[in-house]
Amino acid sequence: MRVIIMGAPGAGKGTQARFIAEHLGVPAISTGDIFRNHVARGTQLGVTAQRYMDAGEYVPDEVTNGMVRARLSEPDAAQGFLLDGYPRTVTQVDELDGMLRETGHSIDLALCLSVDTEDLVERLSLRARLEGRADDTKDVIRHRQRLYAQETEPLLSIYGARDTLRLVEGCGSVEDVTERLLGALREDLSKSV
Ligand code: B4P
Repeated sequence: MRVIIMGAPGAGKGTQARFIAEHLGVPAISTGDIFRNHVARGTQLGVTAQRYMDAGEYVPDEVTNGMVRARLSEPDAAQGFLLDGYPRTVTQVDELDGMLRETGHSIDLALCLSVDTEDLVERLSLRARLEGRADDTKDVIRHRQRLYAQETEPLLSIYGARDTLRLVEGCGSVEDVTERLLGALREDLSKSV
């Protein structure tokens, strides 16, 4: 299966992506994690990405798209993948569609976690205290929320119009959310057989 997981910053995409990918037997591919890995290794891509990430801005589409294209062409992604944090802009949707069309595929399911905005800020403020991520300060968190509303929320209508979107309640325990996501997946699989 080729699945994407969406949601505002702090909705639990990264947390859930690992469980869901394991369940599906596909790699979880997080653009945020790939960028952070480049930052940690001090690569040229990492230097570019860090400027944007620290400010809570999206890394430019051309940089992100190239990185995703390279990752999706690796052998472990040939049979399917779970994309976490990509696409985030309409341009990225077009680019992803193009990449998949080249191999005769498309996105099977777009899972979107919805969580109340104040809960999101609280979660990320807690993560800031635990992990010290530069983009988890109060102002940057608020900026990332606004950017999500402007740039990424419009993607919900795109996947909604294709009937691939499943909105899943993201509040409650991590286990409860995983169960809801697996329920959405099961429902979708039962429809397609
Ligand atoms: P990401 O790494 O995707 O950062 P994020 O949006 O904050 O999501 P993350 O996965 O970390 O958090 P999650 O929702 O899992 O991106 C970071 C930056 O990289 C972006 O701002 C951007 O600059 C750049 N970037 C990435 N992709 C890009 C793209 N496609 N285009 C351009 N730029 C891009 O939330 C996790 C937190 O919530 C954790 O602390 C977790 O413990 C907590 N949590 C999870 N589930 C919970 C629950 N049920 N209850 C309580 N807490 C919970």
